[in-house]
Amino acid sequence: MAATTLHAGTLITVAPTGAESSKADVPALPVTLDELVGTARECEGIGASVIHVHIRDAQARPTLDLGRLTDTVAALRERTGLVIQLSSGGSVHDPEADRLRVLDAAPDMASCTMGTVNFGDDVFLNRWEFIVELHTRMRDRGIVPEYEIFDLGHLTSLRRLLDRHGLPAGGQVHVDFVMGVPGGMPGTVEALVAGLRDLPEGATFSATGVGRTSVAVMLASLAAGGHLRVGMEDTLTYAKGSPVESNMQLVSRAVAFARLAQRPPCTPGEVRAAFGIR
Ligand code: KMH
Ligand code: ZN
Repeated sequence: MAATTLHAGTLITVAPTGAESSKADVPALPVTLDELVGTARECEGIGASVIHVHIRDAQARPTLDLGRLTDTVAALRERTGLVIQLSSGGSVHDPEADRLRVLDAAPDMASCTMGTVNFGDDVFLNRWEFIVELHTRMRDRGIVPEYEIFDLGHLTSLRRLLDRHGLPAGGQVHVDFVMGVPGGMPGTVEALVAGLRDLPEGATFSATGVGRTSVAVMLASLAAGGHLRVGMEDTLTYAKGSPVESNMQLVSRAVAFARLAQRPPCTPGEVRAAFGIR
């Protein structure tokens, strides 16, 4: 595995949009390219180093349209220095072929969810053969995966994937624990600790607490030496009774916690070096 240089700092990913909330319900959600780039620049300015991207169409509906994705990657490359991670998860309704086609937009990174999970009233389907195809195509194209773990069994699948199909592009295994999804593992210290037991040796990890688990998961991850993902994809309430005003507000809280933990935010350059991103 590549030597990681991230241990002294905190990798902060912003996930600004997601595929689940509507602009009508959440007016502060960035859904146009201009709004996304504006949010990205603000969040980079205060300490985010990676952006996890879902995009919307002209009606603000989730889309995996390749032309839009390609334009989004180009605009983020031109206007920010962030590491660009496209979602290959999309929405629960996206077909596998569209999710694989996301890689044609040539991001630095893409998500790769390590198994099927109940997702509220829906099912987020990730068949084994599909996971293998994503992992293999990413490696062939030099796209670094972030393995998304919604439940503990997904780590067993990750170990099986690496055993059978080898290390990802760049050589560093990086995992994001997505905790607190109704149907997946809870956003608790106990669940994170249980997950760390099965993390592949040498892997780096971040954690995301959905909804009200956001703060507890952030603190637990920092205490365990992990990194952070925050954003309006996962959290729409800042504190009881206070809706989130912007992604910057969430990133700024994550930066403050990281500094208190004496692991200040890493730069995008440090993330590129640690993950072998070309
Ligand atoms: N929107 C969820 C169904 C990912 O980005 O890879 C899947 C998701 C994970 O957000
Ligand atoms: Zn996502």
